[in-house]
Amino acid sequence: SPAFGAADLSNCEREQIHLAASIQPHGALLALREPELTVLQVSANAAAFLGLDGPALGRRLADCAPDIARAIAPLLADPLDVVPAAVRVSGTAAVPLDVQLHRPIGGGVILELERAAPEDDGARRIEPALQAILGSYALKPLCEEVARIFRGLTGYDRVMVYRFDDDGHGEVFAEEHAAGLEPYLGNRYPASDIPEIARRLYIRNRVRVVTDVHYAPVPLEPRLSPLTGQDLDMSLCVLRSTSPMHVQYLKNMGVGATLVASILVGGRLWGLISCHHQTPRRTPFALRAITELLAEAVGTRIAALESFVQSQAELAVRRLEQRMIEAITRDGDWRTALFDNAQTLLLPLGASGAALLFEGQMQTAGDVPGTAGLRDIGKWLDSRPRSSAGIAPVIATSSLVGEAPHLAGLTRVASGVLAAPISTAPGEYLVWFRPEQVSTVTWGGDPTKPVLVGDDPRDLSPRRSFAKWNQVVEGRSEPWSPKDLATARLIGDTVTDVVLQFRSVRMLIAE
Ligand code: BLA
Repeated sequence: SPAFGAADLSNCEREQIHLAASIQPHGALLALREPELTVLQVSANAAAFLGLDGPALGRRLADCAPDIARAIAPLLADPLDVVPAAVRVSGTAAVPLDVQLHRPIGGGVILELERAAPEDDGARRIEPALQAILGSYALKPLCEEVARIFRGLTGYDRVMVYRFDDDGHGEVFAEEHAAGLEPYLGNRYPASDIPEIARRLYIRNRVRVVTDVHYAPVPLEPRLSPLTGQDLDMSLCVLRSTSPMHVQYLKNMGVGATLVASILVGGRLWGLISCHHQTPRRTPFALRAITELLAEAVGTRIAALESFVQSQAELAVRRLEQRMIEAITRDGDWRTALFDNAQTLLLPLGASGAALLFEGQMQTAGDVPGTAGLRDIGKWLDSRPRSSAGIAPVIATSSLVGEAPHLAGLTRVASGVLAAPISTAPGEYLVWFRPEQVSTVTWGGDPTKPVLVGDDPRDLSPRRSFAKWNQVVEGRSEPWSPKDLATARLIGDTVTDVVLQFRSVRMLIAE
């Protein structure tokens, strides 16, 4: 894997970003050996930052920075490798310092020092923000509210809520920005723009800052940790120097500083709250802690909304079953219950179209392929292997053209196909469709003139990301989630039961 800073566009997804061996210059770092707290490693600016006459390396913290040593002593009793701790030290230093400390993999204690900001009023804004977040009743309004709250709280001139789909691709899902800035709302970018290594890191390290994209990194001295003989694991460092590849991206965007908080839902990185400022900007520890708390509340709320949506879908399926049975007893045809209101069938699956292929007939709702296309899809579904016993499980693809090149003509409306067999007979399915994603996005930056997707980091930009995303998802719908598959199976099973009843009733009548 390329070492930190040595990546290019061909291998940057493997850059070892947690082994940065350098920090951003607005603070200083000390790595200490426990229990005597000898200074093993420092950022090159540490002595100057602490106002020391000589180097701190090799000395005990109690000798070179007694105030800090006293202040952190009680914290060291805690398991700092799980939750970093922080303390404000206002003793002899010219200005009070915020000191964050944690234990990295490999041992020892890392101290990170930043000048404390004057007490701010962030705290009194927590309560109304929490109320708005936890009282929100739907995903989109929640995220729009979050963008407003974060902009008000942090003062950055653009706040975006990114959302990742099941393939890891990103979308600017909500945005607030200062007047005159180009909007990025609706922009898409490929998963590869945020490497897997970074995503794993963002699950552990929930708030990151770049205070000035034009900073000169300050190296650690010595470079390797005397405890391990390896690069210091900086995963949890707030001062960690950021990947030059990403910094380049920000420069190209005209961004001067960022603060980004992770949104976790059920332990998974659901998205990011990304604050950009056009000029350098520093966010003190207390405010970062508030953004972390609020981001956690956002994740909690999203989890609640998702389970609410899921239980609504299950409820809708049970109602559907009821209505099909009523329809049979009323007019002998259960199909009217499925198709008299398109949303009944589409909403639980987030589909844009649906079709029932049954006894050689077709019924449809929403956007679907034409009759010939539907017949072709039926044949294709029949060609898929079926388990020998009874009815096959659902069949799903988010790229019909990828699996059945001869159906390329159906790509626009039916890149996504999710089918539940409803009997053991061939050609009998309930099928849902999703359109090709590319054709659904109307971002303001949608390139009418194609963007060159070359290999020069100087070309990195949201516009290039969008073009790259277009290439990656060409011929693909939004992916079906495991929950979608479960819902489709539930509806399919329900219809199967009804079909069996329907056929036995018909046989009785025929006799
Ligand atoms: C990180 N790239 C990121 C992050 C974002 C983006 C949001 C996370 C930053 C953080 O959480 O602190 C991408 N930002 C975007 C995009 C938009 C935006 C797409 O505002 C659009 C509006 N980046 C690339 C490519 C590579 C790359 C091609 O675009 C290389 C494969 C690398 N991005 C890269 C790395 C990081 C990153 C290495 C981690 C930065 C770090 O934490 O050190």
